[in-house]
Amino acid sequence: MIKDFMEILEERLDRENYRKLMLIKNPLVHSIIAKYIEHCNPKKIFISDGTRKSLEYIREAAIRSGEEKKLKIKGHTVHFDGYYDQARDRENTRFLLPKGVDLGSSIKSIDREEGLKEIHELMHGIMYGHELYICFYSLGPTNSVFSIPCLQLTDSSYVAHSENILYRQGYKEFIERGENKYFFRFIHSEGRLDEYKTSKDIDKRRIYIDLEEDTVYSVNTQYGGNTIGLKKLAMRLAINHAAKEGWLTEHMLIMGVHGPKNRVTYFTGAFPSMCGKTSTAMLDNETIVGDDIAYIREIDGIARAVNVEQGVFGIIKGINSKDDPVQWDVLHSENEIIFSNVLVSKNGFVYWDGTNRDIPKEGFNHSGEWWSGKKDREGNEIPCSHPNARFTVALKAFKNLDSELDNPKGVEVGAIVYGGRDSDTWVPVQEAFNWEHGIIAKGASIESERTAAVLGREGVREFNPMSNLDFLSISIPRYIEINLEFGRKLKRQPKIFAVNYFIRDRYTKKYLTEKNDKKVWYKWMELRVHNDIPAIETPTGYIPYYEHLKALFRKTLNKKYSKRDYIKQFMIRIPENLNKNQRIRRIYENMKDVSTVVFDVLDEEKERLIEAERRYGDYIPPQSFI
Ligand code: SPV
Ligand code: MN
Repeated sequence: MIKDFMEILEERLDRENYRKLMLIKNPLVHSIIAKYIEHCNPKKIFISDGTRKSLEYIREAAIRSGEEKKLKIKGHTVHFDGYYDQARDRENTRFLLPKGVDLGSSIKSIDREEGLKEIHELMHGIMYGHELYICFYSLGPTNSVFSIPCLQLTDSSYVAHSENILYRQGYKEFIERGENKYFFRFIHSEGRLDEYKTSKDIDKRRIYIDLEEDTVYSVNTQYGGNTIGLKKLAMRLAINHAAKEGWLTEHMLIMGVHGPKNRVTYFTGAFPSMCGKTSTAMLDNETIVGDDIAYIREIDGIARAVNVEQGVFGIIKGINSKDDPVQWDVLHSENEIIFSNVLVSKNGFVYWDGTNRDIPKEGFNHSGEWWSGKKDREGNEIPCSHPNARFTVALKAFKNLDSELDNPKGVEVGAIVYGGRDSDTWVPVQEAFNWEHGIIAKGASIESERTAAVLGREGVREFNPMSNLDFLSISIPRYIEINLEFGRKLKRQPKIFAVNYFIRDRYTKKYLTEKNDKKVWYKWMELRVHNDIPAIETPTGYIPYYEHLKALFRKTLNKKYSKRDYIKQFMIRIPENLNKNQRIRRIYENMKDVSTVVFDVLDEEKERLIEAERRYGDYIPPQSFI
């Protein structure tokens, strides 16, 4: 006999947890929970009502279960993911698509029926011996047109703990919304664990996304990008909803850039993973709203953005006291922080690569016991921390937190910035001619050299429109069309800029800019948003005058900025730009239903580049355009 879902809940939940769940009067919530309790068969079940007591329970559970260990500084813990489970798994992340639905070849999918069958077989009894944590959250501020309620089921105390740090609690939201069927669902199991409490069966790691039921299944993995439902898993569901409803879900930071006379201009910025998004959002002279995911809606003709999250799951490699004082302070004070895949010394302190500190010769890291020079199975030397090692902390820990984080209406977007890891083509900062040029020749033309944030070979140049490719649940042409359309609805369009923090010298291959130079680029863009200063028109966009940058370098960094550096950095590299133009055009030629505007904008840019080449040659110093 098939049991009624209420019977299952009565049988499997203890009195207190049953009471907490029943305050949410939503049969759909109850039936989903009952279904997966029955199917995954956990030993114990905890319902989180988002109170301090519940948060405390989960925090302690992470220590009890061994998924996190306490460190020397109060509030700090460390978590390890398996050696081969250190990044997002693109290969095994798939959309479950009903027959006849095609999202294009760049988006991985599997037949829905087949995928559901496979994932449910993998999940059968998978939580045996584990505790199941059932949590309620809100993506975006609560009581807002932006908010999306979420239900998370996970048997990983680390995942539940991370979400408690990163997201707004939504238990009350669920109570208030009653029988509402619109909420995202995430069912996660870490599967069997090894002696280090890391997922053992990673050959059976799967992340399957079901757009039909707003559900993501994730099994046999712990790495945050594969498991933290509200992060990249929710993003794929949200992009699908946004497309239908005419708003945007973007892989973007949100920051307040502080201009003259206390003016604050909000910027959103899209960068592929590990390309400076968090460090930009954290600039110590500006204020942070968010560092990873933004929802943007048109409200009364204005583009407004909210941070979907309230915490940071940031890359730790390279954070040092000189370049990143704000993050450095947070990481060394008594905050609730989960460090992941860093080195832990015998006395309980953490270390990572890319600081100006000495690193101990031995300790514990994602490979187990670690010593300097240790090699892995493939004979590669194991660094002290994984390049994708991270820290998880609430935004409220940062002294440069912007006051608008929880504004249910979001902030007005004054500018949108696109950037990638590009060693040879784009100048450090440039402004698009208009919305269409920005969306197409900047956002939809991002290429980035691959980093350790995804599994696979680093350094390969990859096409990544709006840095959102990994998360698109609609076809690329449709996504671009939606972006174009979004701008057309606005009575005040944000300006669009492109930045490149990674441009190198053509001969020496050395980086041409320093990490903190970006502070200046943002001050320049802020002035441009308000048309406070003129700029130089080049074939690829408007670039700064030397004098303006010189003054801003002096004011912002107290640094002398030489004309020589300026010329090298802002030299328009015609051959590289033409090659890029051709690469991008080819990519779009091979897609179905691409708007003709895409080709028009690319062709116009090509014409401008050819004309400039004819007049000035291949490598054109900026002053030639004055
Ligand atoms: C990214 O890789 O873009 C991240 C971390 O923000 S993850 O959660 O893995 O997506
Ligand atoms: Mn990200």
